[in-house]
Amino acid sequence: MAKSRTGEVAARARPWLPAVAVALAAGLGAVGGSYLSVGRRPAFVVEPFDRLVLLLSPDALVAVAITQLGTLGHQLAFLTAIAVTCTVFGLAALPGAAFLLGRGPAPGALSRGGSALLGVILGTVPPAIVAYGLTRSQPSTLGVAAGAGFVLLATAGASALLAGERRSLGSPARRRVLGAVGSAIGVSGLALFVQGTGEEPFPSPLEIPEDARPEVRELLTRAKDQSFGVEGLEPLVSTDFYEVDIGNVDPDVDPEEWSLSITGAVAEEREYDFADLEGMTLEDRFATLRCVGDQLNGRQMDTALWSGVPVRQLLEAAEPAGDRVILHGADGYYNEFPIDALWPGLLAYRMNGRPLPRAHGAPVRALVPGHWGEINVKWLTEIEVRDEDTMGYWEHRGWHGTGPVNTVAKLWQTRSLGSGRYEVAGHAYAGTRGIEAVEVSTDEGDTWVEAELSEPLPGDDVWRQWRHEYGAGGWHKVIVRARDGDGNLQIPEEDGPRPDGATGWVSETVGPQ
Ligand SMILES: Nc1nc2c(c(=O)[nH]1)N[C@H]1C(S)=C(S)[C@@H](COP(=O)(O)O)O[C@H]1N2
Ligand SMILES: [Mo]
Repeated sequence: MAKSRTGEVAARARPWLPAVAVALAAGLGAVGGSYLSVGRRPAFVVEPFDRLVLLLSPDALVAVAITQLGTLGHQLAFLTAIAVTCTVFGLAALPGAAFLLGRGPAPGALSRGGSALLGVILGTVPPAIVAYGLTRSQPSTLGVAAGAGFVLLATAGASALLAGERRSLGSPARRRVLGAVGSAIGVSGLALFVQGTGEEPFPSPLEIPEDARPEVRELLTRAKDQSFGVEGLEPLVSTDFYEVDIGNVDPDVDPEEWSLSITGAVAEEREYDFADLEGMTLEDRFATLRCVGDQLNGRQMDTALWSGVPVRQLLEAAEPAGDRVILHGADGYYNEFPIDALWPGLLAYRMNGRPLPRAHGAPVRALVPGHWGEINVKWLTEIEVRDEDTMGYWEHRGWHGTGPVNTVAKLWQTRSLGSGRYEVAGHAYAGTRGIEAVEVSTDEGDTWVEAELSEPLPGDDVWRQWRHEYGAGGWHKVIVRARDGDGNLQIPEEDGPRPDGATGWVSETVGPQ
């Protein structure tokens, strides 16, 4: 008795609560419907909010999220964007939800079916309008309408459907909320089941595509043959390529609609389309990329065989009259650096014998030899020549990652071979300086032995593998360091990635087991 009275009081005090809950569920249904329809593409309704979250996040927070949290920071930002999107669509669906919960016109004015239908329409049309306004995408808008509509239909039907159920399901309002939440979870679950995480798989470069050009086939075969057969060690062409993006939803640029303009301080501004590039001489190049945010022994360092057009051809035609350049990407990313670095660059539109994947900048990305990953702009749309310095995206956020890479030897694989013998191996990269040697110490740095190096691949911006086998008995520390092609030893002073790349020598404790 007392219990139900408290319930009534609560219901009267918060009469809007069930309506708000149903509206939020409709918002989740809308987001799920959009994802079911278009997947993790720019038409997904969360995309604009993801941008907004990024835009509103203080620079310092973005920096902390990237350095301290890594991909977790990204995921938190994405979850925030999803929550914001659900709330916005929930607000749009609120009139319909309120109507269905009996907060609309006096009951009896319409038949039961008619009033349910009106509620569903009231809660579906506004989200659909918002979706179309945000995305201009019909499939995404239809997904939103279907998702929100389904949840509201379930809300309307729940009361009747669950009427025969146990009394614990409670009042009609409660049953409606349960119907709404259940169906929203159902739509989202289905969307996740159908679309997965939306990340496209990275085809293995070890399986050379049937239609690969003979040059590409030869180079990829060579990389395979020259790779050490060390168990668990990545081959010379990465089988998994790291990704670093400012956004959580990659641009989806149709090559037919893509164009690249060369603007700013040039004798003549130019514009190229994809067919123009395809008509130019193709160059195949191995190139390693490493993110300035990569930890000393991290994995944000990879190599691929890229094919594309040397930037030189296009720059010569435009006749730059400035010594700086800004590369712009379709995701709003931009980076600024000395134009001298760009001259030997490549406009890549193929990777490992296949069209450049969307995740890596399709249809065209820049590759700038020997420099940190961040100036290798993906989804490239504009090359803007400047005659004065400005700051790029990451410089505004406290990084200094537009220069040449630091030298590093990674220790990625350690193995006990039994009887006190060990094998250690990894990759070493020093940009265009090249790797001359990798040295290993197993006695706290007193003595150093040169490791075996993989045969160099053609190209002057590509890593090498190293490996070393030795006897050391029990537990001990292994330290590795590289020497670049100019004879410089990798910097020993330890420092984290921010702001201009990690330094120090990688060390691991290795033992029998
Ligand atoms: N348009 C665009 N280009 C970009 C980025 C980005 O977020 N947007 N990230 C940069 C960074 S920080 C790095 S390290 C490399 C990563 O390239 P990958 O994702 O192909 O490995 O791309 C660079 N190019
Ligand atoms: Mo990066």
